[in-house]
Amino acid sequence: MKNANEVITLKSDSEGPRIKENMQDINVLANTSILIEGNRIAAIGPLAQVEAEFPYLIAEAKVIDAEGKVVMPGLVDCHTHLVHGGTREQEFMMRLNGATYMEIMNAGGGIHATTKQTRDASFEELYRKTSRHLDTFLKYGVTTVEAKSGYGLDWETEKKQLEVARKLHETHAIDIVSTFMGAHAVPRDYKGREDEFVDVIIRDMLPKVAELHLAEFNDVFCEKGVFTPVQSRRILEAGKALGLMPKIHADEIEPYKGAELAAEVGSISAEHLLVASDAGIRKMAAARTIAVLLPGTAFFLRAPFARGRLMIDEGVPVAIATDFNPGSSPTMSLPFMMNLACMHMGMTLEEVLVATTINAAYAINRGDQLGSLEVGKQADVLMLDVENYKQLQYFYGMNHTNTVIKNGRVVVRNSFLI
Ligand code: IZC
Ligand code: ZN
Repeated sequence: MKNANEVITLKSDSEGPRIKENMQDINVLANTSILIEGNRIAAIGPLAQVEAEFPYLIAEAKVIDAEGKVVMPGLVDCHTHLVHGGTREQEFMMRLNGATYMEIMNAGGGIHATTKQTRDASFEELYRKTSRHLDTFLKYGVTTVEAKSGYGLDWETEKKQLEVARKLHETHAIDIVSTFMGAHAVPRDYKGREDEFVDVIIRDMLPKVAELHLAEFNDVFCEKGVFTPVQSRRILEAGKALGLMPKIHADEIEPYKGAELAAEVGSISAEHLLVASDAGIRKMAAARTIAVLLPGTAFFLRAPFARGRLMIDEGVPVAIATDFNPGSSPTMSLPFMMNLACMHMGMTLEEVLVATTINAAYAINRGDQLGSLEVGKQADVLMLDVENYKQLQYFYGMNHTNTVIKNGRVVVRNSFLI
């Protein structure tokens, strides 16, 4: 790939997820070419230098001309509820008329409605629906997606969701990284017996997830009226003992000391954090817990945005994701999330790129393989129809993705899937 106006490598001297001023450091290069061999990046540098170093590879290489365009790593969407049955536009209409997310859920809608539709859907139906969603993600430049279960709330359906994700990881160009989220809601028939359902997750579900290698992470919706911090801690500690890394939906709707809990249990990330406390943010900074911020959810629920600026200034590594789900964030556009983060969370043009590439990769424990253009890393590369990276947020609400290379293979060309 040669002639790009700018190559944004996201390479940095600092180790681990980027924090503070390192989140400004996106490493913009001119006169830079990229040589891919198989599914890995073999060289990055001035064309003459790459040609001199790899004459045999260059002789056989297929050339992509990036003239006038920007090149950067594939986007990593590190928080989605990817596999689910149905849609919830009815609920959206109710919210536009004043109903709240929690009212709808407590009346049996919300997550419970999607749970019913997911239980009722066959493996094949879920597979086909999710595959179409992944096609859309890819067209928007997303090359890796984290996918949470949690619309089964019974073992059979949780397993079905995780197996759909696993099969799509194998068959679709996009890589999928799975999270078990049996603790997404308390099933209706466990109302008043919440601790019993926590026992079911800990005793019956988590050991099977670990044994069948169905997920790498274990997530819980720690929220007033869903799972308490005490219940959440039990679930996360139990997963940890089985090798499942903790993640947590924290402080999304009401402050509940979820950020604090994330830091205390050594969670890789805490997600949402719309109403996280100052003390919680400081604790996350000290523990290097990654904040996965989901500005689409604040936008779509008309809720206050997470305090991204403050978190970065306090030293929390920040990532941004779509939260793609049928209730609070039915979007597959990670580029629009970047627009929102700039406009409503006080983040800079550079920080939002770090937050959707290298920091997002670290949030799913893939920082060593994905999220930056570096020799040896997986060849997930985007070519964008803008003259410079600043135009990505300036021309907002648009999809600038022209070409997507996933694992060394061209999968989107001239904005079409191939
Ligand atoms: O289906 O409403 N917040 N989980 C926690 C969600 C939103 C997804 C949903
Ligand atoms: Zn979520």
